[in-house]
Order: sequence, then C-alpha cells, then structure tokens
Amino acid sequence: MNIIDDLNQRGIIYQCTNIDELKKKIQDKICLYAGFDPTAESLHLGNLFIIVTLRRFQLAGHKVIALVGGGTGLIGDPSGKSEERQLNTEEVVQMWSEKIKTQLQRFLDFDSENKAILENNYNWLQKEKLISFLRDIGKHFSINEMLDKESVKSRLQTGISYTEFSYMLLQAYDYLNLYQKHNCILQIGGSDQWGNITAGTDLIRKKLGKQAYGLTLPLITKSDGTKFGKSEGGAIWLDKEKTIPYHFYQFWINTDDKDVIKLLKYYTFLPLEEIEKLKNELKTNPEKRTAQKTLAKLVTEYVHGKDIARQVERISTALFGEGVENLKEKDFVEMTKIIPTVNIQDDDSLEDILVKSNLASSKKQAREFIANRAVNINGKTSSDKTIDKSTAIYNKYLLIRRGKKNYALVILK
Ligand code: 383
Repeated sequence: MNIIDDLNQRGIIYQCTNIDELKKKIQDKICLYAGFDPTAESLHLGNLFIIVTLRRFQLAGHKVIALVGGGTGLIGDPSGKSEERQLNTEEVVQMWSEKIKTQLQRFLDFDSENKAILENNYNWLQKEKLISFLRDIGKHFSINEMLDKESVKSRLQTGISYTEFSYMLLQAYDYLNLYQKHNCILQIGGSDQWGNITAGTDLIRKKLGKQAYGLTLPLITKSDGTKFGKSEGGAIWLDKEKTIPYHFYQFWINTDDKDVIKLLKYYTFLPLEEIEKLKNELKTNPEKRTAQKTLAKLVTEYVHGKDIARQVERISTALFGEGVENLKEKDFVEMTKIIPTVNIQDDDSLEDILVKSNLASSKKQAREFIANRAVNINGKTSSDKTIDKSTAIYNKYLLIRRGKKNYALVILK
C-alpha cells in the first residue's frame, strides 16, 4: 500500500502542498525530514507524533532525516507561540541538543540498512555570513508574504522581534540545504509548521527551479476541549526523569473513549484492522478499557521499552486494586516515586503506621478505619491492630490502601 493512503486512512494528513504529485513521487523511495528545536532538555508527546510518523516512512522504506535545531533553537520559532520566547544561552541550547539527539536515536532506527540520518542545523547556520545570507536567501522573501503567515500575523498585535520574524528564513534555508545534500524532497511537521515548511518549498523553487513537498499533521484535540499532551504537572515528557513511566502510562490509560481510537491510529503501529476490532470492543465492553490499555501499553513500550512497560503495567494493576501477586522487588522501589512512602520500625502498630503515612489523621481515626474494614494491606482487608511481618512482601514491603484509592508504601526496617 502507498504510505500516503495509509496515512490518510489513519487521519494523519492535515495539509499537503500537492498530495497527488507526492503520491506518485513516493512510489519510489524518497528522502524526507522533520526538525526538532532544543527548547527544553527533552522531547514531549507533540514531538512524538511526528517521530512516530517519520518511523512509518522509514518502515515503508524511505530515508528519513531527523534534524536537531541547534541553530534555530538559538533564534526561537514564533509558530504557535503567542509571546516572544526567552533566548537561551548557547551552552544550554547545546546541552539540550545533545539530549534531544540521544532521544531521537532511541525512536528511529540508526543502525539497520535503511538507517535514519541525524543532522544539526547549527553545523551550517553558524557558518553563514550575514551579507551573503541577506543577498542570497533574503532576496527571495517578500515581507508582504511573511506578514501574511499565521506565525507572524497572529503576533502583530502583541509584538514580535526581528529575531523571531527571521526564523522562517532559517527553516527554509535548512530545507534547501537538505534538498541539495540528500535530495530531500519532503518536510513534515505539525500544523503549526505549515508557514515554515512552505517557506522552504517556495525557496527551493525560486533558487533551484525544483519541486519539493510539504505535509502537515493535524493538531491533536481532545473531546473535552482541554489541551492534549498535558497533565496537571505540565507537558508529558519522553524523558523518564521528567515524566516517570508510570505517569506516562497513566496518561494514556486515562484517555477518553471518544479519543482513544484516534490516538491508536496516530501513535501506534497497530494495523487498522486491529484498531477496528478495538473499536467494536469499546462499543460492547467499554468498562474493560481494552483500547486504552492497548494504547498505553504500545506507546509506553515504544518510548520506554518492553521491560519498563511491563513494570508499569504491574504497578498499575496493584494500585488499582487488581492484585499485588505479580509485583517484583524493583517494582516497590519504583513505587516510592509514585505514592507516599514511610520507613517504619517493625514494632510500630498498624495505627501508628496509618498515622505516619498520613492515611489517618489520628490514632482514633486509624482505629475507626481498621474497625470499619477500610484498611487493606497487600491486597487483603486487615482488621488486625498489629502488623504481621509475615504479610510483608519480600519481608519488607506493605502496600496499604485506605478506602478506594488512598495508598502508602511502608518499608519495614
Ligand atoms: C527547525 C528547523 C527545521 C525544521 C524544523 C525545525 C523545528 C520547528 C519547530 N518544531 C517544533 C519543536 O521543535 O519548532 N521550527 O518543538 C515541533 N516539532 C514537531 C512538530 C510540531 C512542532 O518538533 O508540530 C510538534 O513536534 O512539527 O511544534 O529545518
């Protein structure tokens, strides 16, 4: 199947400069690229949508370039931003570039025969001479057209610096460079990138008289109107220190029924027939949340690997009261990052433990909870006033639940 048909069926294509021509071109192997600016030390779920799409092209046999914007990251893309960005220092941008490069290497195959290419636009942008740049590149840009681009137009009221205004020239120049260096004829990006991408295809046409293509992906919206890819703590990051795998997994598990099928199409490599089956399952047995569990499992596997994905599945099962039997010792260590944890002497009573772990506000309240059978230890309701060390898993861990979802992890010294 033509990859364009596959993308279309998945609803991944938002805009394209010339879809019919591209579809013909892409019957042969082509080279394409997408860029990622080091504006933070990690990529996030918005970037992942593009990465997964690049990977689809790669799996279909095309050559993909992942470009780190070590140069453009020093300027700041105004696209999709309602305010001027803070300039970061060169050292910081360089440090972030390295981190982002390492992340990209995990998601795209840089080893096999059809290996991806990694580029960093710092390598050519930093060498550029101002006078030549303004003569050779700047001359092809009309201010009138630039003012008409969404990224600029939307800032005319609030303001935009000359620095950010120039950004599209740099991204266009990158595309020209990659066209010449790798015969790269397609750039993909989120819908916020349309203006920058078409600046590139225009520049290639004006400078070389050649046809290059641009394709954008839809902005991901949620049925409840809130912003996709954010949690209370901000963005969902791909770096496991910034968003721990458990929270990453939970983010996907919590997907609304109305959004889950779309996200399976966008973020997983599951064939459409399989997604169709999940859609039926969602209709007949929504309470099972099979579609959400599949989505969470597959995306967590892609980003964090199979071992970590299985671990967060075990932890989630335990914390949703569905059984602690499969927990491994390292899972308890991971759980200390997720739920309140207290270290306890083994002569502490259960009442003491409930108070120390904040599951009860006083010993009196603790006694009431115990009497009302509201306290559950390692999956079993406990009415004992003392803790029995033999109930500790690995002789050490007590997972205490009070009520439906108040948890604490107790580590016996
Ligand atoms: C830089 C130089 C190029 C081509 C692209 C770039 C980066 C681009 C940009 N992209 C965003 C980013 O870096 O700012 N100017 O965070 C995001 N992308 C992708 C996608 C997205 C965009 O990395 O819509 C979300 O992830 O395009 O916001 O020569």
